[in-house]
Amino acid sequence: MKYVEKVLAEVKAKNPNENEFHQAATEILTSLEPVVSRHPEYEQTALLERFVEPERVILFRVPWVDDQNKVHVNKGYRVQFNSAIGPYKGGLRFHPTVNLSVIKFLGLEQILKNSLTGLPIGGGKGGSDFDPKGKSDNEIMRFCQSFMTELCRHVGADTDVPAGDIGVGGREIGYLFGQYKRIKNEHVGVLTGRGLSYGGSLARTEATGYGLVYMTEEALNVRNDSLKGKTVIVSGSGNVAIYAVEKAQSLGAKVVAMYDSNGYIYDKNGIQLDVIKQIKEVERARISEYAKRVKGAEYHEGCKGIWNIPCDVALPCATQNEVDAESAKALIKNGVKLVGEGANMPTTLEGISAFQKAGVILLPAKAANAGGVATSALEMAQSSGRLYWSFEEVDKKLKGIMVNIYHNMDNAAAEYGLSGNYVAGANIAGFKKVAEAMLAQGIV
Ligand code: NDP
Ligand code: 2IT
Repeated sequence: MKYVEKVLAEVKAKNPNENEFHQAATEILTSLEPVVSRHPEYEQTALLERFVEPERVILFRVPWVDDQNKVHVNKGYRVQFNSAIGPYKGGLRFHPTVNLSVIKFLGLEQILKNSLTGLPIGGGKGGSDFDPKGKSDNEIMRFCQSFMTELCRHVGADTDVPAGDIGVGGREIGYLFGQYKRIKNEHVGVLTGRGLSYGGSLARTEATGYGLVYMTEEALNVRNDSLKGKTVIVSGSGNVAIYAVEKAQSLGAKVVAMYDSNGYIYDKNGIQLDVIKQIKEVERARISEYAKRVKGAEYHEGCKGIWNIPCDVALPCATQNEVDAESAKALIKNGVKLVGEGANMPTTLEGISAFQKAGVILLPAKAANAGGVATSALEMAQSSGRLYWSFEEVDKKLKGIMVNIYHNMDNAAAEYGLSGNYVAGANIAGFKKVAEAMLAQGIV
């Protein structure tokens, strides 16, 4: 049995029922085969076995009291996956579907994503099965304080630096930071995505969505094409989706559809982003509101139908496995040219293979959404230097990083005879640096 197959079989046997983790490990390990076969020292040092086993998994109880004085208990997680190239770095997700498998798949992806940024950050991820929907600000604050009361013993500006993800945005980072500072008496860069008044970086809010579109534009530009005049679908309507729409529109694309977890909107005239921002960022309301406010817009219950809308470019920006084989086939049938993954692992393994067979340009998540964590690393640099860069400065660095990642994964794919296979290219380019650092540091 080949080394990668052996390790993959062990991952499945040793981590039963962790389906999302198995899926990410399968995608990654399978595409690393050509690299691994050139490097026998990986097997001799059990490098892959170490790569798929988190350095540390922290599970904890998060008790909190709601506005009616009822006590609730949620699960808290932090997976400190790999610190070979820098302190653990990765977001916190608050969503009822969070479990160990989800956090481990996100953590594994994060190792390679962070490596691709070219910046010194290792991989980690955390979160809770807490559902922020419908909670008051005070309930959110008490939950975040309880979460950080435990987490603060495990994180630190040079140890592990969490940030946002689904259900964790500026409000939650503020409450988490306040509690960390209160307990530790240290005003340091222990979290990124902080507010601008207390150490945050300009352009971090926009970074993931903007970065996704910078890479999309580069992939089109090298093919003598561009987003100008393209019809685009962006799933989700959270942080990543909103700023992907903003940048795509500024480059002349027409975004016609978005969704939240209840249903999708279709606006053939092009989405009015100010209305979306008002509904989602200010009111925290449902996207169905959009069709009540904008003439000519339609609302449809359920998410899946969005992929039946004809488009040139699809940017899935909500959650894992939102594009399955059936959705991929519908997109292909309608002539999609490029799929850029804003969310983490939004396409199932069957969906990926359908896109690849059809010759659709697929920009994989760990490359395409790396702009968020890259800008987090720029926030860390500003915190350490005790200074601030302008929006233009950060945005320019972000764009440079995204263009660079695109060419690195393109070159890595070509080097192994896999031209155009960016799933393999991103995994290979990200893995090489991590492997080199792990080898240099001995058996740890
Ligand atoms: P937000 O919480 O801001 O937004 C999430 C959006 O996705 C919401 O519109 C939400 O709808 C929707 N959504 C969540 N779960 C589902 C589901 N099961 N079915 C349908 N829609 C769903 O999160 P972000 O925008 O920050 O994150 C989106 C994706 O991008 C995630 O995969 C995340 O891991 C990834 N990502 C985020 C980065 C960041 O910097 N924030 C960086 C890199 C990747 P609803 O409100 O109804 O729940
Ligand atoms: O998936 C991701 O890269 C994020 N949620 C952002 C992580 C970060 O540390 O900025």
